[in-house]
Amino acid sequence: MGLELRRIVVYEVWMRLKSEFRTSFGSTLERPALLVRVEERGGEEGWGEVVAGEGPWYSYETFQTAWHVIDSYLIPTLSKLGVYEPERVARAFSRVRGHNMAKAGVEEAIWDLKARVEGRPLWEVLGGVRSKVESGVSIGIQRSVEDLLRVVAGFLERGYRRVKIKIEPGWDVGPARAVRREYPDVPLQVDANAAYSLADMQVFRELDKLDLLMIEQPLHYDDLIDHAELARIISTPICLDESIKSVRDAAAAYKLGSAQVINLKPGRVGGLVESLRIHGLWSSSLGRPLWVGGMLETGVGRGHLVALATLPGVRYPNDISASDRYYDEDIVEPPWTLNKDGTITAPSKPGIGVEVLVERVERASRRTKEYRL
Ligand code: OSB
Ligand code: MG
Repeated sequence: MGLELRRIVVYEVWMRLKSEFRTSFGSTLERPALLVRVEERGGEEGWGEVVAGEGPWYSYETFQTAWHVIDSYLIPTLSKLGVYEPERVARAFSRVRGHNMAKAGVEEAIWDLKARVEGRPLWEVLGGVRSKVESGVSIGIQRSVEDLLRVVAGFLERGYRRVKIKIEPGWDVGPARAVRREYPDVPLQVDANAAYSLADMQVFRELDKLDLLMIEQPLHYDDLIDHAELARIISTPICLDESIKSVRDAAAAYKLGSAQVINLKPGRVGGLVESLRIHGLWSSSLGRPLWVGGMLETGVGRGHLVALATLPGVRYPNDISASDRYYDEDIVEPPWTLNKDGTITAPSKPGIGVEVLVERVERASRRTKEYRL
């Protein structure tokens, strides 16, 4: 079925987190997000989110480069297409090299629109097999181990099924060991955001003793070779985040033996089409597990993460927490909530299954641009 677009609006919103989120690459309290709203001729709408940050720290993209690429290249490409199927959009966007977060935000909006026009939940359209997804929590670097233990206790009380702690040199073995000692049975993993090298083998040998689910992106953000070497030395599974930007990277990681697990983020890989390709290769063909990661999304991006996490190859808890873990006020209704059993329900309503509160979006916007097609 072909959709005909009538209007696209891009919003630059700024969202204030409830508390600072610190990783090895920096600290965030207020974050930008570009929200992409597409409207077809019948009046139905779809929404997507660009997860590029304020600065080029997690990847080279920023909200400014994404705005530029969307405005100058993606929307002109889209307006020439005529028919808006996600696969066709993804193929047309592939002429632009890189800028995956910019592409993903626009493509997500097309997916949400397609699902709404068909009257089906997005997770079903994607081929999801479950109506609840397992929720874990990603905990930033804290001021002290006591603070960390307090924060971990709070999230476990709420029912989160898995704890991930951010690490960096100087904040690694000690904090991880403290959490493990306090909670011998809690599913626990660490995320280094590329802060180490093979010279840090002693740290990895110590982490290897803590019965971690996995170690996420320990080495350089673009590396596959050194991760393969590390994977041969330690027994804790290695999970790649930053290094996997496409299905090609996933194939290379498999051939080289760089990872056992992938943290799948639609923004990092350029959208849901490429996410499905990675799922097809890594999970359906190779039988390896993956899970869905997050970028502190608003309720819009979170909806796409929830839909993706219903796929069969998702076999670990996800970095998809409830709205109230991040924000006092989300921009969707209802906000995303955690069930007592530590899951989030994939909605049965069409599209991402939540309503976007446009007035709230407009209030949070510092820049808006409308395109008429
Ligand atoms: O590395 O997974 C990461 C947030 C921003 C940038 C990178 C990462 C993260 C998280 C947060 O870990 C996950 C979430 O959205 O809850
Ligand atoms: Mg990560």
